[in-house]
Amino acid sequence: MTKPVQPNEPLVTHIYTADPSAHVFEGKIYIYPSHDLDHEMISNDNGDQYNMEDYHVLSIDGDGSPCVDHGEVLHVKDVPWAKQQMWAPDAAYKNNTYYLFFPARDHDDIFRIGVATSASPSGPFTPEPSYIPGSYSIDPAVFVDDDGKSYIYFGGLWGGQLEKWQTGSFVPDAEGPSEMAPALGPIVAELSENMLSFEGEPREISIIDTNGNPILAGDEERRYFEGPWVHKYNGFYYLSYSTGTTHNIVYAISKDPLGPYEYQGKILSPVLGWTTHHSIVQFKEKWYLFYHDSSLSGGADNKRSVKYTELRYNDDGTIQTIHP
Ligand code: FUB
Repeated sequence: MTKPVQPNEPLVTHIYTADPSAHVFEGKIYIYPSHDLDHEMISNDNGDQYNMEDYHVLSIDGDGSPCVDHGEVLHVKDVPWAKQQMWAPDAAYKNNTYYLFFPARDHDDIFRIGVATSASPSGPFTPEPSYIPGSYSIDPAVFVDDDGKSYIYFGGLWGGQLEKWQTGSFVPDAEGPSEMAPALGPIVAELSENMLSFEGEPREISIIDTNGNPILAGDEERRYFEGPWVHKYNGFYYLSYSTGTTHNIVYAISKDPLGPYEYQGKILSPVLGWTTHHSIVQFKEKWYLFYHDSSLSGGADNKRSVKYTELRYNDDGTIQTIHP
């Protein structure tokens, strides 16, 4: 593909892509998306329609450059522990190695999170034989802090199975908290030095309002649903995520990567399609939001396209809401 990409246009149109995790590696923006398949699936709250099998890596040089599709970098058939549904991935760089973190259902139909490695940001990636011990649910997002510590954030409701882990083990018919109870937060774990395992137990992140009270499960405009992303701006940690049923991307701020995070507001209004999923990255002097919608497929929830747009901060560190 040689056509320059424009803000709010699909990065590529020859395949469907979703759930973009963008990072600057080797002077370019690399995007690690899900690869939506162009086939018809039964659609349900379990997410069976998102039956992805592999990952491609994309890259752009910046505003107005063409997008390069580096091709398939990992396929489910090459991951011994994974059965199906290669959902939203993320990537990180450390130890002269590129790490691809990805969720999939294991052979017991339980979502787990695996790692694959490469010497290049464009892959191909070689998977570890087993998933990360103690990992569960979906949507891994890895943040490498200035002090070298790495954190993995993950978790998603409904098809992502987060509510089934409230006791610490998998309870297949467990439901989420009642409307007036605190909402479930995303999970965070510190990653080991080699990035292949958790350092200590994963723990739930608390998201609170400006009065210090937890956001409640019934507060669907603000409560956590899936798709966490953490970035740092002016010394503060920004946790952004999808509210799922209300289709917003919102954010909360903390002085500590482990939280608690205080809710701030909306980053992205609802897009065409049920899901919304994003990442935030700085490239040169500007900040960018990568997101997806279903415009290219005419609104098919499971056939999405990755786009980007500029993200702007106000002087007080709050983020201006984007209405794409
Ligand atoms: O792409 C499959 C799932 O849809 C992702 O894991 C969620 O974040 C949602 O975008």
